[in-house]
Parts: sequence; structure tokens; C-alpha cells
Amino acid sequence: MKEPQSFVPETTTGGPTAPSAYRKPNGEKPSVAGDPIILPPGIDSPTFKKFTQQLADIVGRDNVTVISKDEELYQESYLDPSKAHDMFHILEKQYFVSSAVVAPRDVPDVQAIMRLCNEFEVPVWPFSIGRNVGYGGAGPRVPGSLGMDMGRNMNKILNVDVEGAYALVEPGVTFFDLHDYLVKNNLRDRLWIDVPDLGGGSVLGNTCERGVGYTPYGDHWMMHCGMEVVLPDGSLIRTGMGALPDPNADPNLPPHEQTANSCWQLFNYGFGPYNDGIFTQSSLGVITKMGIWLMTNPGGYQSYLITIPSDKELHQAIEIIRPLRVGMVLQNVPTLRHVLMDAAVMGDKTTYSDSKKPLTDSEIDAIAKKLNLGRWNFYGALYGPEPIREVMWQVVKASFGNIPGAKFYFPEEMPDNKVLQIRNNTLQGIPSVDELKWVDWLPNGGHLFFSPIAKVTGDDALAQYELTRRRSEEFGFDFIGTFVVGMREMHHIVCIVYDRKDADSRRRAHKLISTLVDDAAKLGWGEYRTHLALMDQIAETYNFNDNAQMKLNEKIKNALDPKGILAPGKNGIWPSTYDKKAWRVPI
Ligand code: FAD
Ligand code: EUG
Repeated sequence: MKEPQSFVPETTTGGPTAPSAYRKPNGEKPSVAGDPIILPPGIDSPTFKKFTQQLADIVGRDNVTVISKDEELYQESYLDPSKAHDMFHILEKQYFVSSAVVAPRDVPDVQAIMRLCNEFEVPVWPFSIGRNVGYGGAGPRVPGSLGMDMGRNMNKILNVDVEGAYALVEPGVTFFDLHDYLVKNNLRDRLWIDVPDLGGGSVLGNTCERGVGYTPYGDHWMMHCGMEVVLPDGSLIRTGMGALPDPNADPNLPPHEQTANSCWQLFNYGFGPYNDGIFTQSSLGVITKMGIWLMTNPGGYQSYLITIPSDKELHQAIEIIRPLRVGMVLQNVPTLRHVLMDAAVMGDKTTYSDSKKPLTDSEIDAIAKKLNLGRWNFYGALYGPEPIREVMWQVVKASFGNIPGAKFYFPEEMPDNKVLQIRNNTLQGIPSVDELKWVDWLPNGGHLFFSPIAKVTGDDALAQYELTRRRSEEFGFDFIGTFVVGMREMHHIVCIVYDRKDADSRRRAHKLISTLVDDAAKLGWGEYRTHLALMDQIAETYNFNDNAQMKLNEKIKNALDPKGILAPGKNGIWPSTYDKKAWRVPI
């Protein structure tokens, strides 16, 4: 059984930002020879040295970094993210930290790394870009794991097929990269991508976590098509139609370089059991290629804002949204945002108030008035040629027009409303990082997402809002949240912003989210995704029929990964080589 290594307490509180993930602050190359901050479980120092030496033999010396002392932990910025720990930590900075980071150059490197990790029984945590902020960043669930930076070298857009309207990408391709590719190749008038609020993440990484964006193609997982995956034992598979070879493929090429048949990115399911889902939010494979459908340029676009004056109209607004969304009059993934979220994009808390406490209703109303916004603000868009947009808009306007005090705006009418200007880009698939600003609501802003799924009803929205706001305030935080409306449900994203240099603030944030998970489960609500520190707790709430689903997941995990080397503990699934109780996160 793997036991946790003793944990080295935090020794520094910050420092200069290193220019890249693979340089010490003084510009020196880090060493592969040293001891890490924390060793992999069950591995002693000489074994670790042997292990990293063999890693360097596989990928080359420049593609292995031992995370020694705190040199790698200076990086705390989304724009220059750490590849070795959770930048927005809620435990001490050095808790969710890798012992070393390896960057494979190609698929055979990934396969060789998996075999080496099996041989040494070292846990390995793959990530594509590591900008999974609010959910654990690049940090591994098991401290001391080997981080596998899939995106550093494997970052090619392998194909953009204009007629088929899809792309095939490697892990390191960001939303910015894919968008830039379309612009540079004059394809933006043919094809659009879908982007989350921040464009610096990986298309593949975000999709395999089942992340969300805001065009009609906002459900990224729904829009993926075909994957190539290295299994824990190092074998390579292609899913869906990719399992059927291309008769014209060059047999002299290694499998990962062979072309696939022409339907790999066109039909998701292939033949037989549909495997793709088991590689999402999972520890069953390392994804090396993924297809993603692109939206054809709809031939016209208009975004809009509808302001909803107070909490009193929230119920009615949601009841209006449901039939419009499921009926596809609302064509994209619209959002109903609390005013403090927009306020935080346009300033920090001190811009609006000297209060150290959660803002009161009257203080929040004053902010809304100042910003010319409602308590709730609905950002949507119309897609298609002018006559289609016009008809849709008449329906939207008539429906929301029933809400007393609702106001309607186009971005052209509100040039100073920064959020509406940002949404105008995001809802047509143009990436940005501007929304990062709300993270600075408090000094040294760190954030955690509490992300329960809700039914699209006024009752559910009100009940989740009441609960999450009351609990946030009880733990000393402002409620900052948004309802992200899918086809038949809402991802209610509550952004818990805390001061990451203040241990008390961190502890309160951690307590808050943990309390909310239990509160929500009691009311029949579950989260769609979570931070490393909450994975066990949330997995335990999905416990129908004596944890039957977890038992299945464990069976599959142990069958595919008998030594338990790939991402142990990911989403609460522990291999039999780990005593899961010993790995509970301290709170
Ligand atoms: P990575 O860190 O690369 O990967 C995330 C995880 O996926 C990894 O930890 C790993 O478990 C798994 N994984 C990644 N690559 C592989 C692989 N090759 N093989 C196997 N497993 C792999 N998220 C949204 O979805 N929608 C939003 O609108 C959104 N808005 C945000 C707004 C703000 C202001 C902030 C701060 C965050 C937001 N996020 C949002 C959360 C987050 O930033 C994104 O989801 C981001 O895309 C995740 O980071 P990444 O793409 O770098 O993923
Ligand atoms: C956001 C949306 C998400 C998520 C994390 C953040 C948006 C933040 C819909 O999914 O998981 C405002």
C-alpha cells in the first residue's frame, strides 16, 4: 500500500516570477539530479535519482525538471502558469506539488514513460496546459507524483478540415492557438471555434474535463469526435471510427503517425461499446490526439444583454429561459450572471466599498446602479442571417419583456460596459483572458469553483442561490456566481474568491466548499467537476445502491492499471495499491 510521504511545510511566501516553467528565477537550468520537495510515495532518494535519470534518457535532459526546493513554485500567474503545483492553492502551497515534471516529445515517449512508471511504481499525473485553475491547476492529486506536461512539445494542430468542419489537435493546442490558426488561414469566415471564458487552456484538456463554452457548440464533450489514447500499460488505441485502419495508411510508419480512415472525426461512436467517456475526468488513459467539431460561420451574429432588476425576478427569468433554451430559440449557452461577477471584472472590492464583510443587498444595489446593470444580467446571442435573427429576437424580447423592469441592450449601445464587450467576443468564439480580472476581487485572489448542476426551474435556481449565498456570507465571502444554461440543465458556477496568502481565508474557503458539497447532496444536487481537494468527498455523494458506480470504476481502474500508476485518486477513484483513507485531504 502506498503511504503519503511526510509533507514539507511552506517556507516562502512568494518571489519573482520565473520567465518560463523550466528555468530557475536566476535563469539557470534546473537540475535533474537533485532531491525534490516531496518524493513520490514509497520511493527513496537514490531510487528517485535513478528514475529521473532514466526519464531523461527517454525524453532528453531538457524535458525533465526536478521540482527541488521552491524554485518552481514562484509561478502563480495564469499568463505564465506553474506546471508543478496548484497556483491557486487552498492548502499550503507545497501540498499539491509534483516531484518532477516530464514533457514527452511524441507518442512513443508517452508510452515509454508509462512503462517506466510501471517499473518504478511512480504515480504520474498528465495535464495538457495546466491552467485548470479553480480546480487544482497543474497540481497532482497525490503529492510527489510525476507531472506529465503533454502540451509543452505535443502542441500541433494536426488537421483542420474545412468541409467536414472539424479539427484534430494535440494536447498543447490552446483555444487561442486554434482561433489564431483560423484567422491566419483566412478561415474565420468559414469556421468558428467555441471558447470558455479564458482562452489560455487546452482544447483537449478542457474537453476531457467536460468543460463548457458559450456558442451553440458550448458543450465541448458533445462536440469532440475521436481520440487517440495511451493506456496505463503503454499500449496505444484510437476510439470510435479510428479503430478501423485507413487502407491508404503507410504501413512503414509507426501507428501514431498513420493516417486514420476519413470518418474518424465525423462519426463518434464507431462499433461496439462506446469507450470515449471512460477517458474523461478519468485515470484510465493519456490522451494524445482528439478531434473537435467546429461550427460553421452562421452568416450573422448579434449578442445582447438583458438586465433583470432584482432577486425577485430571478424565478420568472429562469422559467422564461427553460422553454426557449430547450426549444433552441436560445441557440447558444447563455449565462445569467450575478452583478458582483460583472462588478469584479470591472474593479476589485475596494473600488466599490471599504467593507471587509460580505456586501449587503443595499450595497450590491448601489453597485448595480453605478454600473447600469441589474442584480442579474443575462448574456445571450442570436446566430444566422438577418431575417432569422430578427424573428428570434422578437420572441426573446417578447418573452423577457414580461419581466417588470427588464432592459435590453446591444453591445453597440453600451461601449463602456466591459463585460458586454467581452461577452460579445466570447459568444462568437473569440478567445480572451479578460475575465480573469474577477479573481482579483480580493487581494492575492485565489479561487475555487463550486459547480453543482441544477434543473432549469425558478424553484431550483432560487434554492441554489439562497443556499450558496447564505453559506458564502456565513464563511465571510461575497456571493459571486453565474448560471450557465445547457440544453436541459444549468451549471451553476459559484466562484469562491479568497486571499491565497492568508491561511485563514484559505481555510474558510475550503470549509465553505466542503459544507456546500454536503448541503447540496442532501437536496439532490451534485457537482459536475471539482478541485483536487474535494474529489473524494464529491465521489462519495454519488453513492446510489451502496456505491455501485464507484465499485465499477474501481474494477475498471484495477483491470487497466494494476499497479495504480496513472493519476491515482483522480475524481475519487483510488487503485487497490492505495489506502484511500490515508490519502484524505486535511481540512
Ligand atoms: P489542463 O490543466 O491541461 O487539464 C485539466 C485536467 O484534465 C488535468 O488535470 C487532467 O486530469 C486532465 N487531462 C488534461 N490533459 C490530459 C491528457 N492529455 N490525458 C489525460 N488527462 C488529461 N472552465 C470551463 O470549462 N469553462 C469556462 O468558461 C471557464 N471559465 C473560467 C473563467 C475563469 C476566470 C477561470 C479562472 C477559470 C475558468 N475555467 C473555465 C476553468 C479552467 O480555466 C478551464 O477549464 C481550463 O480550460 C482548464 O485548464 P486546461 O485547459 O489547461 O486543462
Ligand atoms: C466557469 C464555467 C465553468 C467552470 C468553471 C468556470 C466560468 C466562470 C461551466 O463551467 O467549470 C465564470
